[in-house]
Amino acid sequence: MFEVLSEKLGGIFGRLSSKGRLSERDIDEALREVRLALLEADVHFKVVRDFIGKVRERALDTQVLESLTPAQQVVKIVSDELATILGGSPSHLVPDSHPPTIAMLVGLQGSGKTTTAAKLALHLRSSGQRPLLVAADHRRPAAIEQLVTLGRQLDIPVYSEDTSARPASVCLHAIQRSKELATSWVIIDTGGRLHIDEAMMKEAVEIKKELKPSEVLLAVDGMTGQDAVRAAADFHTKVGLTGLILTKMDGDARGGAALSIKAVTGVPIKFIGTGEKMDAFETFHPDRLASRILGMGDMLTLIEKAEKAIDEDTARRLEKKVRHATIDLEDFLEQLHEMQKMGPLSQLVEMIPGLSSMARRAPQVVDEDKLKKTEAIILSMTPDERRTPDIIDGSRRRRIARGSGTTPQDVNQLLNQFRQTQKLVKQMARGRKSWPMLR
Ligand SMILES: Nc1nc2c(ncn2[C@@H]2O[C@H](COP(=O)(O)OP(=O)(O)OP(=O)(O)O)[C@@H](O)[C@H]2O)c(=O)[nH]1
Ligand SMILES: [Mg+2]
Repeated sequence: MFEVLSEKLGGIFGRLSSKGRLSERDIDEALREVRLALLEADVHFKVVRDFIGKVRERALDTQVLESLTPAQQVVKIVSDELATILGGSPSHLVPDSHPPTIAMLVGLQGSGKTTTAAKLALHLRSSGQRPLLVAADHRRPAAIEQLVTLGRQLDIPVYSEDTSARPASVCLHAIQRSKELATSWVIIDTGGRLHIDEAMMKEAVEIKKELKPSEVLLAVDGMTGQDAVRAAADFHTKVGLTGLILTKMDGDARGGAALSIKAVTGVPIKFIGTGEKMDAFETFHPDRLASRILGMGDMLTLIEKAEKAIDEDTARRLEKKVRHATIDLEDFLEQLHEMQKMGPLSQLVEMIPGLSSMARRAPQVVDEDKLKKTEAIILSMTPDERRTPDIIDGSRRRRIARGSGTTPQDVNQLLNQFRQTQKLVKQMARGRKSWPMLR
């Protein structure tokens, strides 16, 4: 689900994270790419426009730009706004105060109504309800048989009549049966057509009028992108919907339907279908889907960890040093400690979207043994050496290597690395003030 979009966004924010301080231009550049990625995923252009506008406004806030982790804050904003367009908080089924609660499934042909009716019945039964399924699709003779078979498989009762009966009256009879069986839910499967037409709408409206269902749920094929959105808008205007169920979300759905449909129709997504099997059915959680799309399930945890681990004083003192470009090996060591407080590096890197693949390509980034070695080397230096590494000559280098159980080459390598950092800090001091390792 959403792999392509997810990968693209991961790449965009990965690049953003590698920038450290962010300017308005950096943000606009990233948002331009996000916009393209969303449009390519077939998200409705108006939804994209509003979304980008909101993210931009929030991201350009000075509190975000001047925070220790600007890129992560931007990702958090994107995630929040994605969750908002997906509907905000989960939207649940509303049971009738006088059972049985009636839920009616409508949708175009092949959108997954019959499968979804059965899945929904199973879902309700798992939460302690007693459902009755109703076969009110009289367009295809096989439709009744399909539902009866599913009911038998799941051991859930199915009410059906001859195809000559009027669907609305079948439903009324089904309510009677529900009372006899004392079921708490009645789930009605209706007939679909290839295209929205008057006859189909009339039938749905008729059933709705006679039964007054608490829930009118539209099964929409998640793979059909903007077509699904148009169909949903039409159904909502003509029949009136209480919720959407996006089916076939296990396929190569680009995500456009899911990401636009709530914003365009105003109808909440209540469930998603993720496979042909009866248990491939989930309550829809906008925030979780947003995190999933951004590949950042743990990103929020990471931000919290970073905020906790880096104590503000240290951060401020380091910022000052960086601004004056006076960092030394003691700061370097302190920085290592701060990073260690955040937990195993490999685990942290895994949490950052786009970085997990980078970590594989550049193993030295997460080499904890190397970190320990670095620490040992710095600890074997005298305070003078740490403050002025330039005084470290051949004999000092050999002594430090012996003291830390490393080789003079290791010491050299560290000094080179430090000099690079120092150079970077000097560059940053000219225009930026955040500490390189805290990016
Ligand atoms: N992969 C996948 N397939 C699904 C899902 N939901 C339904 N299908 C399949 O989609 C096809 C159509 O599903 P139905 O439930 O028969 O659709 P319908 O809307 O009742 O179709 P009509 O009654 O002909 O209008 C079947 O082959 C289902 O197995 C899903 O979430 N994932
Ligand atoms: Mg059907």
